[in-house]
Order: sequence, then structure tokens, then C-alpha cells
Amino acid sequence: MATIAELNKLFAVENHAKIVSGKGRLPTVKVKNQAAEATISFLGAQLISFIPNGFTETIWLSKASKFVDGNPIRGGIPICWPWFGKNQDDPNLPMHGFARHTLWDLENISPIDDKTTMVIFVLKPNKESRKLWNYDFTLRAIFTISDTLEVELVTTNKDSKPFTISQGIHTYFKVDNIANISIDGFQKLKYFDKVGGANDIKKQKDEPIVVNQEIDAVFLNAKGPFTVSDPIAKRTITITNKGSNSAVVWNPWKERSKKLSEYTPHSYKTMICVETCNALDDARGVKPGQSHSIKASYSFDKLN
Ligand code: TA6
Repeated sequence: MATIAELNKLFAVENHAKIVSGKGRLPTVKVKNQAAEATISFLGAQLISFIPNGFTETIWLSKASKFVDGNPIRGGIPICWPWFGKNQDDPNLPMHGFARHTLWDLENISPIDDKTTMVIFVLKPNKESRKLWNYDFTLRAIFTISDTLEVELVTTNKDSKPFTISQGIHTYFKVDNIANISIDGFQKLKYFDKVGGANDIKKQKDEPIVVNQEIDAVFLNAKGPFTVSDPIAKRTITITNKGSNSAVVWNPWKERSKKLSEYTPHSYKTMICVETCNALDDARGVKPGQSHSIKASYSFDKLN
């Protein structure tokens, strides 16, 4: 891995971004432009902070997260790839794939305009990944940082055989108190209820989601947009998606929290995950030489 000085020589852009030795002393991109600030760790190419001007922190990050190569960061925006959840063929493989616990390479930082910065990370196969998933690929994570936040994952099949991926942009949003939020956009959609290891198919009522117990719902035909309303933090978060027909809403609540790594007993009170996915039947086949893109865009508005 190049030194911080070498990385800045290659990638730093004045009034946009620089590389620092961040949490866990891991190389970390710090973006600051005229619209927002953001922080992205090289570990998992994981965005761990996004603060649009005029707002407080919008992304939840566990205080207990270790920031160690090979170990996923708890919070931020984990990139779940090349499988979402348990690996269907071998449940002993890492949950949510290997992209989120691997150090990525920074490929490019470019100023789009005074208020917009694009940061591109790239992940390519290595001997570790081949033990888990024996395909040639290129995965790019493209972050567009402005008054809105865009996260795009582009998978390219560099192999001679087709492969199928499931994936998730597993965003942990910071909320003032889980008891006060509501989530729109899932009305009347069918979902797999994964709570307690179940897999029952249920249907969301024609009303917003409110969270007063563990929720782990994989929604089908869920294209968005979704809106998280946080009346105490006086803001709404609108999520629009491309290349995705499935989404997950997750909060572990009290009991499940006790079994989660790097998660404190009260963590559940100030986070909600709304995840843009290609999960279950929404998994995507990628032919040799072809690419698949999934994108989540987040906009933030004040609530009066
Ligand atoms: O997306 C929801 C979920 O699959 C939950 O079931 C829970 O496992 C969560 O992801 C976090 O997974 P992790 O492996 O980070 O503890």
C-alpha cells in the first residue's frame, strides 16, 4: 500500500479531497467541497460520514467499530458483494460477501464542480477472493459527493464464464430516536420477514413503516423512492435507486443487538438501515465482458 504522502501526490484535489491516516490508521479519503463533507475508508471503500452543509451527521457509525483489515466496519455504508446476506451455496462463507472487509484501491478523485466531488474506488480479484469466489471481475464504487450523496456499484465480468451476484448498498442512517421516525415508500409491498431466522412472506400495510421492534424485511418489487422522516432531527432522507428492485429495512432492536459484533446495547436507538439491493430473486447475472450497475441516491431536506 502506498504511503499517505504518495496517495496525496497521486489523488489529492485542492478544495475537494485529500487522503489522511484515518480510523484504525487506515488510509481514508476526506472530502470537503462547497456543498458537503464526507469520509470514506479504504477498508471496504466504506463511506463512514456524510454531512451536507446545514445538516448534522447523516450516517450512523458504531462507536465500537474496530477498523481492522479483514473485519467489516459496523455502520457507514457497507458494500455487500458479491453476495447479500448468507452465501446460498456455503453458509460458512463471510456474511455479505468479502468486498466490505477488504482494502480497496483508490482509482480517481475528480472535481465535477465547486459543489461536487467524484471519488472512485476499485476492487479486483486476489488470492483471498478467489478462495471465496473464483471469478475474474472488476468492482468499482463511485461516490458523488454534493448536497446529495450518490453511491454506485459497477460490477464488470472479466471472466470467460458468466456469474451471478447479489449485493446491497447497506446504508446505516443516523436518526435522533428510532421511536420517532417513519419510512415511506414500502406501502403494500410484499417482503420476506427474516426476524428470528424466519422467512415468512408478509405484506406491508398501506401505511408508512414505524419501528417499535426488530425489523429485518427484504422487500420485493421495491424500486423506491423511499423516505425516512425524522421529526426530531427535523429532516427527511429521500432514497432513489437504479438497477435495483429489492430493498431491506433493518433494525436489530434490543435482543438481536446483544448478539451483534461491534454494536453497543443502545446502538439500535439511533440507527436505521434502508438498503438498496439486488437480493433474492433480484440477483443479477453478468455475462463475460458485461457490466451491471446499482445506484442509490440520497437527498436531504429540512422538516419544519
Ligand atoms: O441487511 C440486514 C442484515 O442482513 C441483517 O440480517 C443483519 O445480519 C445485518 O444485515 C448486518 O449484518 P452483519 O453481518 O453486518 O452483522
